[in-house]
Amino acid sequence: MKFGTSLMTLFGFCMLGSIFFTTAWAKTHHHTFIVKETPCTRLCHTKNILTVNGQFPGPTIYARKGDTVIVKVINQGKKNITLHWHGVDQLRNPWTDGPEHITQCPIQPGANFTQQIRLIHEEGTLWWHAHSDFDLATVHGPLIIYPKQGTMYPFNKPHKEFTLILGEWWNKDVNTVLDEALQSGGEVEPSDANTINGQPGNFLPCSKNDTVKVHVEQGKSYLLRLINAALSNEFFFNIANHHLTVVGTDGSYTKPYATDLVFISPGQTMDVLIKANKFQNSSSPSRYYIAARPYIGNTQLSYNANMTTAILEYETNYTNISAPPLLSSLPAINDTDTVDIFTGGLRSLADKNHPIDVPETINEHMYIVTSLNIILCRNNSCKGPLGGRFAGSLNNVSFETPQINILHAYYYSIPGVYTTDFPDYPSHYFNFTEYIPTDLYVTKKATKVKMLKYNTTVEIVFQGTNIGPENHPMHLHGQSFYVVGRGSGNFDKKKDPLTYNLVDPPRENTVAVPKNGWATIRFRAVNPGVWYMHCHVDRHVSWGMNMVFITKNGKSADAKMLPPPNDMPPC
Ligand SMILES: *[C@@H]1O[C@H](CO)[C@@H](O)[C@H](O)[C@H]1NC(C)=O
Ligand SMILES: *[C@@H]1O[C@H](CO)[C@@H](O)[C@H](O)[C@H]1NC(C)=O
Ligand SMILES: *[C@@H]1O[C@H](CO)[C@@H](O)[C@H](O)[C@H]1NC(C)=O
Ligand SMILES: *[C@@H]1O[C@H](CO)[C@@H](O)[C@H](O)[C@H]1NC(C)=O
Ligand SMILES: *[C@@H]1O[C@H](CO)[C@@H](O)[C@H](O)[C@H]1NC(C)=O
Ligand SMILES: *[C@@H]1O[C@H](CO)[C@@H](O)[C@H](O)[C@H]1NC(C)=O
Ligand SMILES: *[C@@H]1O[C@H](CO)[C@@H](O)[C@H](O)[C@H]1NC(C)=O
Ligand SMILES: *[C@@H]1O[C@H](CO)[C@@H](O)[C@H](O)[C@H]1NC(C)=O
Ligand SMILES: *[C@@H]1O[C@H](CO)[C@@H](O)[C@H](O)[C@H]1NC(C)=O
Ligand SMILES: *[C@@H]1O[C@H](CO)[C@@H](O)[C@H](O)[C@H]1NC(C)=O
Ligand SMILES: *[C@@H]1O[C@H](CO)[C@@H](O)[C@H](O)[C@H]1NC(C)=O
Ligand SMILES: CC(=O)N[C@H]1CO[C@H](CO)[C@@H](O)[C@@H]1O
Ligand SMILES: [Cu+2]
Repeated sequence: MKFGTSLMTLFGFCMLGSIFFTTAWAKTHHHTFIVKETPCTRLCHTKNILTVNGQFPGPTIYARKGDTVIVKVINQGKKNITLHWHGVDQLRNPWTDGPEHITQCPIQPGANFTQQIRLIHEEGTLWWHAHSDFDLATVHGPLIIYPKQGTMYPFNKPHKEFTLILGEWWNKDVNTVLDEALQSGGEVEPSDANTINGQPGNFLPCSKNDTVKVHVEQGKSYLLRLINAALSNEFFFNIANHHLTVVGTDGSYTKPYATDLVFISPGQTMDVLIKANKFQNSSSPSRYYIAARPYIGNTQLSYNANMTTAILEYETNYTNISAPPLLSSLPAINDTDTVDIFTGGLRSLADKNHPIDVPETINEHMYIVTSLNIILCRNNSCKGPLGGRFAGSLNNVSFETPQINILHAYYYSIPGVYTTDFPDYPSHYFNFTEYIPTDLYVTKKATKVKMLKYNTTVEIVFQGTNIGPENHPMHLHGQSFYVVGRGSGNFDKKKDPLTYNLVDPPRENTVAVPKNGWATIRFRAVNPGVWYMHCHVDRHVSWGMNMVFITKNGKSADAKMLPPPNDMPPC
C-alpha cells in the first residue's frame, strides 16, 4: 500500500504528507520506513532532523481492526534508533514492541529490522514513534485503525477525516539537548515552539506562511484524529466557535462527549467529531483558529507557554483574506480544575458491539508513587536541585536501563540483568502532596521488574507528589487499562475506591497522574511478554521514571510468547 510516500521522498525535505485520508487497503500492509537525516526549517532555523521517509510528521499507517502491518525499518541515519507502535498490544509478541534496551537492542546505523504489528482489539487512532533517546521529537506518525470490513463506526460516518499531531520543536538538535542535560544533571532546556503537524503556526516567528490549514465544507461533519506527540507538554486544545464531540481515546471508543475543549497528555490520542456549521453567507467569518497551549500545574518553573495554531478554513468564494481568523481563548496555563473536569467526563462506549471487561476481583494490588527526585553528586557539582542530579522514580526505584535488554535476558535466562523485587508499595509513607523533606527527595538507581502470573488482575493506584511542575502521563506497553478513578490529594484507601467507575471507565494506554493527586487503573495480564511502563514525558524517562512488567506464559499454547524473529537487532 502506498500513499504519497514516493512523492514526498523525491523532495527529501521534511514535507508534510496529506492530512486527508486517500487510500485503499489490504489485509496485510507492507511499509518501508527509511530513517534518515533530513534538512528542515522552523522558526527561521535550519537543521538536520531524523525523519521517516523524509516526512515530518512521518507517514500515516492505515489498517482495519484485525489486520497485520509489517514495517521494514531501514536505518540510514547516523545513530541507534528503535520504533514503537504506541497503544498496540503486540499480543504474545514483545519482540517488535520497540523500547530500546527493554525488548530489543537498537537498530544500528546501516542495519534493518522488520517489525510486525498485529492489530487485534485496537480501533481508532493510535500512533508510532521512535523509542530511543529523544528521537520521538521528529520520528512519529499516525496509526489509523478503521472498523473491520462490514462493520461501522459507532457514530454517523463523517464526510472526511484529518489528523493533527501536537508536538514540540527545538532549534537545537534534540539529542544534544538531552546529552547536555544528562551531563550536567540539570533540567532539559524547554522547547522553542509547540507545533501542530510540525508547524508552530501564525503567532511564532517565521512560521506564518507555513501554518497548517484544514479545509472544510459548510454543513459537513469531520473526524479529527488528535495525537499528542510532545516530549513534555500536556495541551489544552480548541477550535474557535466550534463544538467538539470526543468519540474515542487511545484506540477505544468513548460515549459521545460534547465539549468546547480537549485536554490531552503526551502519549494520548482523541477522536473528535466536528460539525463545520459556521459559514452561513458572504458576511460570516470563514476562518477559525485551531489552537493548543500547554497546561502546567506549577508556573514557578521555566516552561514554554507558546500557543500553536492551525486554521480551519471553509471552502468558499467569499473568503476575506484580510480578516484574521477567529480565536477562542484557552484556559489559563495552570487551570487544574478544567483538566479534572475534562478528564472526569471520559467514559467507555461500552455498548453491545463494544463490550468492556473491567476486572472486579483484583489479584495484585499496587500503590506506586510517581516522583521526581535527585541523586547526590560528588561535591554537589551537578546542575539539579541541591547540586544533585535530576532523577525520577516509581516507589523510590529510579530505573537503571540495563545494557542487555530485559526481554533477551528473560527469554534466554541470563542472570544478573534485573531483579524481580519491584516494590508493590512505597517503603515510606508521608504526606505525598506536601513539600517533601530533602532526605526523602534522594533516590537510588536499580533495574527492578514486577513478575505477573498469566491472567492475573492488577490494580495500580498511582500517587502523584508535590515535586515538579507537571502531571505524569503513565504509559503501559502490552495492554491498555481501564482508568477507574482519579482524584486530588493523597489516595484514601477507605473513601476513594467508593468513587470508582467500574461500569464504563475509559480504556486508555496513557493516564495523566495528577501532580498532587492520584489515578487508579485496572487490567488483566493476558499478554505474556516484557512490558515497559513509563512516564511519557521523555525527560522523566531519561531520569528513571519507569519500570517493567514481565507477564509469564500461561498453560495453553495460545498463552505463550512467540519465538523471536530471525532478524532481531544484535547488540
Ligand atoms: C537493508 O535493506 C536494504 C533495502 O532492502 C538492503 O539494500 C540492505 O542490504 C539491507 N541491509 C542489511 C544490513 O541487511
Ligand atoms: C512569507 O511569504 C511572504 C510572501 O510570499 C514572503 O515575502 C516572506 O518572505 C515569507 N516569509 C518567510 C519567513 O518565508
Ligand atoms: C449571515 O450569517 C450570519 C451568521 O453567520 C447571520 O448573523 C446573518 O444574519 C446572515 N446574513 C444574511 C444576509 O443572511
Ligand atoms: C465558487 O465559484 C465557482 C465558480 O462560480 C463554483 O463553481 C464553485 O462551486 C464555488 N465554490 C463554492 C465553495 O462556493
Ligand atoms: C475584510 O476584513 C477586513 C478586516 O476585518 C475589513 O476591514 C474589510 O471591510 C473586509 N472586507 C470585506 C469585503 O468584507
Ligand atoms: C495560576 O497562575 C497565576 C499567575 O502565575 C496565579 O496568580 C494563580 O494563583 C495560579 N492559579 C492556580 C490555581 O495555581
Ligand atoms: C571535590 O572537591 C575536592 C576539594 O575541593 C577536589 O579535590 C575534588 O577533585 C573534587 N571532586 C570532583 C569530582 O570534582
Ligand atoms: C498534606 O499536605 C497538604 C499540603 O500542605 C495539606 O493540604 C493536606 O491537608 C495534608 N494532608 C494530610 C493528610 O495531612
Ligand atoms: C529513597 O531511597 C533513598 C536511598 O535509599 C533514601 O535515602 C530515601 O529516604 C528514600 N525515600 C523515600 C521517600 O522512601
Ligand atoms: C482468567 O481468570 C478468570 C477469573 O478471573 C477466569 O474466569 C478465566 O477463565 C481465566 N482465563 C484463563 C485463560 O485462564
Ligand atoms: C549503539 O548500539 C550498539 C548495540 O547495542 C552499542 O554497542 C553502541 O554503544 C550504541 N551506540 C551508542 C552511541 O549508544
Ligand atoms: C513568541 C513566544 O511566545 N515565544 C516563546 C516560546 O517559548 C520559548 C521557550 O519558553 C520562549 O523563549 C519564547 O519567547
Ligand atoms: Cu513524568
